Amino acid sequence: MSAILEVKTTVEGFRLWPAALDAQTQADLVDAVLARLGEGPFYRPQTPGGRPFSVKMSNFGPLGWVSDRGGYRYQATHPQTGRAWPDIPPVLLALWDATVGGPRRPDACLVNLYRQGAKMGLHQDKDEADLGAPVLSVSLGDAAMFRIGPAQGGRTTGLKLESGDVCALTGPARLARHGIDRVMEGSSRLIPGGGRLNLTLRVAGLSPR
Ligand code: MD6
Ligand code: FE
Repeated sequence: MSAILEVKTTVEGFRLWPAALDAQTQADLVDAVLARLGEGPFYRPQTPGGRPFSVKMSNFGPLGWVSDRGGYRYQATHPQTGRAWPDIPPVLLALWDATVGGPRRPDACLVNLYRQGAKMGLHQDKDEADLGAPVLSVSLGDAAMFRIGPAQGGRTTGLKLESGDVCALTGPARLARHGIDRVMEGSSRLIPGGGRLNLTLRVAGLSPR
């Protein structure tokens, strides 16, 4: 992984590396994602209240984030196929080491696909066993407006995330509220069939002992 440059943001603990991935790395990463989707296809989860998400999801790694009538949780198998999730693409683990690093590598990678007006409401990532470990996010394809604000609520800030941008919720921002307001459809040609892919790497499970 070549040196990547971090920029300061107004939210303490929210870290942003604009254009962290060059065009070739982005294309290779899309290929790595597509190659794994046969084994772990996209599906549309439901909220605990029974409403379908507008975003389609899959996961890579030992654990995957799922949502259904039973609530939010991590589990080792795909809810529709019953199979283990595909492995996390190695380039993402290298990116983790080059950015947030730390004592544990991620054991979960949520894959979000935004097409046809899909967006994601303000939420906190708090289903992980260790809320001290950072969450790292990679954006690919169409640009999107990301919104972030304090954990306890209050004023939020919007910023544009473009293909190849990497950001992280760390330290005081780990439980920040955040979401995707809008995707600029057609702003990128990276993803076959169009849209935006977001990959979020997490330390989800208990540390092995
Ligand atoms: C998205 N991202 O960019 C949604 N979560 O499509 C997230 O929910 C997210 O960007 C944790 C940390 C960074 C993120
Ligand atoms: Fe999130």
